Amino acid sequence: MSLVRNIVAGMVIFMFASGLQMQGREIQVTNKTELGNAINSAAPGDTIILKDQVWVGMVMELKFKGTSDQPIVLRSQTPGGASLESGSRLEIGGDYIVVEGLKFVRGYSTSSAILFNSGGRNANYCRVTNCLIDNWSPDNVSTKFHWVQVMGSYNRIDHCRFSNMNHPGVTVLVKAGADQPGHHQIDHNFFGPKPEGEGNGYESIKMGGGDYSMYPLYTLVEKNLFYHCDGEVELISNKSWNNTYRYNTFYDCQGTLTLRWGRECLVEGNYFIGAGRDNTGGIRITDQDHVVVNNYLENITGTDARAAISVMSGIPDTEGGNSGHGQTKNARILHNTIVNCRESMNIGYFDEDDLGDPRGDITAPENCTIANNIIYSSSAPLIKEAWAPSINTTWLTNIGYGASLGILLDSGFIETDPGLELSAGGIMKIAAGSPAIDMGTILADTVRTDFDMQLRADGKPDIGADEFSDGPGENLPVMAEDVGPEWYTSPALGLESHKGLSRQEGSLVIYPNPAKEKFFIAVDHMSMNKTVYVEVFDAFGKKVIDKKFTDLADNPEIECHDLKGIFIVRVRTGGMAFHSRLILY
Ligand SMILES: [Ca+2]
Ligand SMILES: [Ca+2]
Ligand SMILES: [Ca+2]
Repeated sequence: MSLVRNIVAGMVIFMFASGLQMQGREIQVTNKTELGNAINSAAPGDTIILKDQVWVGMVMELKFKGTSDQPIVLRSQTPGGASLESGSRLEIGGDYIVVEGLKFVRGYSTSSAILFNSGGRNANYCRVTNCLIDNWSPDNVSTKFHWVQVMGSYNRIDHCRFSNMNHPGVTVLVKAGADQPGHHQIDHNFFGPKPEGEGNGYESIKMGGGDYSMYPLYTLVEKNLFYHCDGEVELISNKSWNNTYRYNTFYDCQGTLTLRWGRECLVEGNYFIGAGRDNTGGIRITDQDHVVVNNYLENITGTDARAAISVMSGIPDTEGGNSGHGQTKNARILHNTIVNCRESMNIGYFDEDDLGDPRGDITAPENCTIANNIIYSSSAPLIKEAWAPSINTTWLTNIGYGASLGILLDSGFIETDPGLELSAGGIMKIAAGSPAIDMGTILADTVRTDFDMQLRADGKPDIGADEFSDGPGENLPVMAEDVGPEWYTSPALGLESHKGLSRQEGSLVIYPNPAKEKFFIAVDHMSMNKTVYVEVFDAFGKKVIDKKFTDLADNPEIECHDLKGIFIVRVRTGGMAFHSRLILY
């Protein structure tokens, strides 16, 4: 026996020595002691596997280094199987560490659930993927802590879900400063719902901070889905330099993407889609040298700081801070499409608190360029100059239509119907023959692509977020299935109506759409004898039709003679709600 054992042991040693060790070890752990031993002995290439079970009070301090070829992995036995509960938390203080498939549920820890630092050592080149943090909320909902804190450099958070945070604190806080090189990436995550908090400090993402807002962070926030992020006016608070926010979808959020402090940030190709609630927000700009390009904003119902695009007045000659707003300078607001928003553009809104700021008077936005945008709304004025006239603004070939402009301009606006039509993804795009085609100004910092990543190749830019083409767009709104975790099945969110014009089987069907004078509904997967409520909301959240049916088997007809425009239809039955967009003409 002992001979056999020695031979087997020898074979194992040989296998490790002969190059197979490049695979690393797989170390299954079932309790804290085994996990501690695995962490202490972990070598590049190893995978530590947390057994699928409930783990309570697990403080996991990952202090080791993998390599770019051989990261050290900590993962759940099956994705989402290891359940980290009350008092558990994860610290990542090392290089090339991957954490995969964990969930933090049914409990909380008043330190961050995930901290990219352990024992004073920051994380670099680490990744948290396919993880869930849900309702990680304290018994006392006034207790403040941040769920995730990102520190160090080149870390990535992707395909995760952060939902139901109901206490003060940032969901994902990215630290800036002299010891924080940044270059992080936050992509394909789901954020929300996050209910409204009591005042400030309920951001979904905060990038930097007041004391560190003159530092660059070079961080990319891409292709995330933000859903009902209502914590406060800033669902993203940017307080550092050189960050990029692109190709995200903000669905029915009462917070805004706020460039609060910091400079030279890019907001590109995002969808902001309101779905019928009051006070939904768009993009808010303060401080200097930001570019806001190719964004699509629809049915945003907020005003002032929550206007579809709000360009703030502020305190001149400031360099960051924890209070007050920096004067907006040199913003470039280019090629955005703003459809059916209550306040399409607010130039110069200010925060009353700034008036009492000891650092000085506030000043309207200065040296901004607003070019090649489409603004289409029946809500006047299309442009609201809220405080004092903006200073030295360059207006170039914007299309405004549907309501009065609100400001006096000799040029810079074309008053014509931009010829939008409902397209794939439920998005309003310019149709063939649109006057927006080829009519944009060629800008010095040429915008090379449009919002669906199509090259603006003809040298004659189309006005708005879209460069017209017959082909399908590539950048449709982000859907629940586009973001993580892969093992998690998201409940219906209402975004399904943005998948396209052909509704999937098993969802709400409205026909015809667009419709004139009447439409029909069918909800083909429900039992047909339940009571069903059908409500129609206009772009500003006002209910214009309210019907009740006890039987949908006959696909009842709903009359809508006097209604024109884009509407949201909500169908409720048995505690479930479905939303769909409806165009009436
Ligand atoms: Ca805030
Ligand atoms: Ca063109
Ligand atoms: Ca296009």
